[in-house]
Amino acid sequence: MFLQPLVALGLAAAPLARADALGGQIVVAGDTLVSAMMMFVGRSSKVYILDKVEGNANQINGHSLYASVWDIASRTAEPMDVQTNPFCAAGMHLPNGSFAVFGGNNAVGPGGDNSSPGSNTTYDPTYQDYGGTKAIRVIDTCDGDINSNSACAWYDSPNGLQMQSSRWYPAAEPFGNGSVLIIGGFSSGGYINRNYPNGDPFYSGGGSNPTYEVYPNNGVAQRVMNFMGKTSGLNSYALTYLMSSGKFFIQANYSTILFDADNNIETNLPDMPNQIIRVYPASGANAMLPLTVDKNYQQTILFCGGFYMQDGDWGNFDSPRINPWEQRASADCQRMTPEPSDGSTPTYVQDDDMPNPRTMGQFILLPDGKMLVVNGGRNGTAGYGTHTNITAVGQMPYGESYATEPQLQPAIYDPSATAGSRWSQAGLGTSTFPRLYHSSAILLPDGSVMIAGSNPNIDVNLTTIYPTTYKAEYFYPPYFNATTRPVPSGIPSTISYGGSYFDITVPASSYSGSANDAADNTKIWLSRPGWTTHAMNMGQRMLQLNSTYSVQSNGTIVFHTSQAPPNANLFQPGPAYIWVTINGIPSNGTYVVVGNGQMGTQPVSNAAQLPASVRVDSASGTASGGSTSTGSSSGSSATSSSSSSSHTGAIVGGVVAAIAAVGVLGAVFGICISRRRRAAASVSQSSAPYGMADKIGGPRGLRTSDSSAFVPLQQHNASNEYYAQSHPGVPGNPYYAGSAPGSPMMRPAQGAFDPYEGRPSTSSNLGPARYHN
Ligand SMILES: *[C@@H]1O[C@H](CO)[C@@H](O)[C@H](O)[C@H]1NC(C)=O
Ligand SMILES: *[C@@H]1O[C@H](CO)[C@@H](O)[C@H](O)[C@H]1NC(C)=O
Ligand SMILES: *[C@@H]1O[C@H](CO)[C@@H](O)[C@H](O)[C@H]1NC(C)=O
Ligand SMILES: *[C@@H]1O[C@H](CO)[C@@H](O)[C@H](O)[C@H]1NC(C)=O
Ligand SMILES: *[C@@H]1O[C@H](CO)[C@@H](O)[C@H](O)[C@H]1NC(C)=O
Ligand SMILES: *[C@@H]1O[C@H](CO)[C@@H](O)[C@H](O)[C@H]1NC(C)=O
Ligand SMILES: *[C@@H]1O[C@H](CO)[C@@H](O)[C@H](O)[C@H]1NC(C)=O
Ligand SMILES: *[C@@H]1O[C@H](CO)[C@@H](O)[C@H](O)[C@H]1NC(C)=O
Ligand SMILES: *[C@@H]1O[C@H](CO)[C@@H](O)[C@H](O)[C@H]1NC(C)=O
Ligand SMILES: *[C@@H]1O[C@H](CO)[C@@H](O)[C@H](O)[C@H]1NC(C)=O
Ligand SMILES: *[C@@H]1O[C@H](CO)[C@@H](O)[C@H](O)[C@H]1NC(C)=O
Ligand SMILES: [Cu+2]
Repeated sequence: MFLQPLVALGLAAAPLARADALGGQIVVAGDTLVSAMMMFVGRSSKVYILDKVEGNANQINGHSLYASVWDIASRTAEPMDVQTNPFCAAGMHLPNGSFAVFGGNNAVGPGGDNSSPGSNTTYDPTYQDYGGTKAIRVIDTCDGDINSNSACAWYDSPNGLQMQSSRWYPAAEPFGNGSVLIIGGFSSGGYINRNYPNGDPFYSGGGSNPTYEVYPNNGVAQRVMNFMGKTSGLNSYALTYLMSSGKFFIQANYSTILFDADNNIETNLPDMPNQIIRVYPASGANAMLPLTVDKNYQQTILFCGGFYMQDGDWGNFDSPRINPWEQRASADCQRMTPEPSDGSTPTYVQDDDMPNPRTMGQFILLPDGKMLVVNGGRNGTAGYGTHTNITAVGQMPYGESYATEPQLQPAIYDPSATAGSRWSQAGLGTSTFPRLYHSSAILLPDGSVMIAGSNPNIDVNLTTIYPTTYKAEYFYPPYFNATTRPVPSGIPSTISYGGSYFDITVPASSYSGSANDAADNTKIWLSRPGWTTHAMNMGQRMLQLNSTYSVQSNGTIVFHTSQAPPNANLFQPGPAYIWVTINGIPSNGTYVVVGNGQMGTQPVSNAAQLPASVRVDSASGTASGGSTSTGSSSGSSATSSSSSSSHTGAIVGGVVAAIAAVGVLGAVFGICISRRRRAAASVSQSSAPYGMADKIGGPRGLRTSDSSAFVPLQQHNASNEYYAQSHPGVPGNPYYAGSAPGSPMMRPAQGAFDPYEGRPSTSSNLGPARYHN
């Protein structure tokens, strides 16, 4: 209504509708209550957020808040309670849609250590957190009102479900049966996973964990992995992808292997060219390219950015030997197809450079088949500290950050474009906030991307150059400029491996132009946004479902859609979203569960033959205003070419996006008023009525009865240099969660139980009843 004056002033020469075109924009979305170090999407409406334990002013149950749940539509967060410190954990979906979170840090208090009175590595009385280095936390995700439903709370118990050893910055990736491979990590932490000189590359005097284990515990003791010794200091959060063979592709330091986890056999693959490091703390973006029908689901891993420095300069647990922020990150991209279907030898293949150097960039697989890279900086690495080996305490130029020059503008990579033209930043906006260390990003079910976090600080600091950040943003990919998004119906709630096809119906109102063309230029995607932390989306994966179509004379198109391919290694069981993408414009994602919903070997059938496609030349879509084209938004490389006379077989046309329409997306997103259904005031210092006390591993008030949970810790001298340098009174290494580093925390085995197996526990602090009956 307030537009009239503008029109009167003649400012309307440009179409007014453009003000509503969200494509490419990054808008501030709201307050996440905790700094979003870790995030994952639960079902259709929520994002679960975890933070490290620190002095967050927001409180729950009388202590600082470390977890929240974000409502995507209302753009507000509510507090959730966790007990153990999830700082730099790993996480993964489970076959039934639940998520598990593995490891983390010891208990910490102010200063990120145990220097305050009464604090130790298993409990800190100020922040009231328990050690989480071996913890396994589980949550059954919910839509609806989370905090009034105890079934939606975190299961997290200091003496409950545990891994076999302490893991901070471990890798996690599921097998095809839904069990999760958990690899390596620090035992007690640091900048990188070694001492220097590196006399003990496997264990680093107790600071490194070179083993792997499986969740749920299958009775097999953790085993040492040779690769962990070979990659030594640069092997935490190892980049791990399950291959179709059942082996894991693993990249760390500049080494690469295929790993047979059952038999602990490693097959060497070529080294990363030029020894550019992609793993933490270089933190290059990495992802498996979308798996497509036309490539017969061949798996290719892409790495972009990261950081190079000479071996000695990486330093040790304590800090780097150079100032990383004084050096540019890498813009280099390399692809590898680890198991080529033609039997050729796998090699790294040079790909187009990113438009900018980037450390801590992360890839988000978008439902138009492209890949967003977002967050990070031009200079430096992940990690933070009070100093480096050559910069003294008090002299750090960017607070505690080891990175600088935030890279505020994302870029989009098109895997199907020809080499030389894969990257674009056209029309992409910029973040309002630097997103450096401990940032995160994840695809939401409406096809936008939530960006949050950034906290390169030992404890909360709201005044430093790169502060603790609570503000989330939504990035709207170029397809948000489309006037119409497809509205498919008939998507099932579960997807099997092979078996009979199903029909997805798309009405004529979902597209414009020729129905045959729209049908040819449709892809049906199954995608999983993953569990994000540290510039990774663990478990992120995207796969095209095979399809044919029947065009009807009224313009309705029925897509005959295959189930997932009959190999669970291509897309492991668990939660996912189905998208129907027409002419490069995706529908919303529909939540589905892939597989039978259970841990274990998944039922597999042969894929049913799809009916031949049926075309109707006269049929067309009725979407209004969709015929104008910007030509700039969604790329324009591929064309459809599946017009063979028979029209049998799969739709293999590329994404044709030339008709990406300009215009108002509509009231849906146009009026984005952040309506807080629950005021932020619901987080208060008071005894908020969340009823959480009986949800999280037992009442907080009963903690004194937990003392039996504490076992004596073996202290290890994890960093020779840390001790050697001895800065009295200064928390020299922010990562050490103790006045002395260390603690593999060898707990007696009977302390562990698996909530999924219903085993009785010796613990009196069990969490929700569903986990232990
Ligand atoms: C990376 O791996 C190489 C080869 O094993 C090793 O010599 C080097 O020390 C490692 N770098 C770091 C920082 O650990
Ligand atoms: C980033 O690195 C470049 C290349 O080394 C350097 O010239 C520049 O000064 C650095 N930026 C900052 C802010 O230090
Ligand atoms: C820098 O590294 C050297 C060699 O290991 C070590 O002796 C020294 O204590 C370190 N200095 C600082 C400030 O970390
Ligand atoms: C925040 O960072 C600034 C600059 O690095 C520092 O001077 C200040 O002491 C820090 N504040 C807190 C609360 O740590
Ligand atoms: C997509 O999801 C959003 C958010 O839930 C909703 O507002 C919108 O109507 C949906 N759009 C379509 C085309 O289904
Ligand atoms: C389009 O035609 C099909 C087949 O005749 C019919 O089933 C469907 O209801 C029609 N759709 C609309 C929106 O009229
Ligand atoms: C899944 O497979 C892995 C590898 O063979 C095995 O270790 C694990 O126990 C299996 N999980 C289940 C639930 O069968
Ligand atoms: C896709 O479906 C067609 C028709 O059933 C079949 O011929 C083709 O092999 C399938 N492609 C893949 C990759 O499954
Ligand atoms: C979306 O449309 C607006 C208005 O035409 C335009 O300014 C913007 O660049 C478009 N976004 C993209 C990514 O092309
Ligand atoms: C840590 O402190 C708690 C009390 O706050 C105590 O019960 C426990 O024994 C201590 N653990 C160690 C290892 O000192
Ligand atoms: C998820 O699966 C496990 C069994 O693997 C079960 O214990 C748990 O209750 C399930 N959660 C939901 C929400 O069904
Ligand atoms: Cu971290």
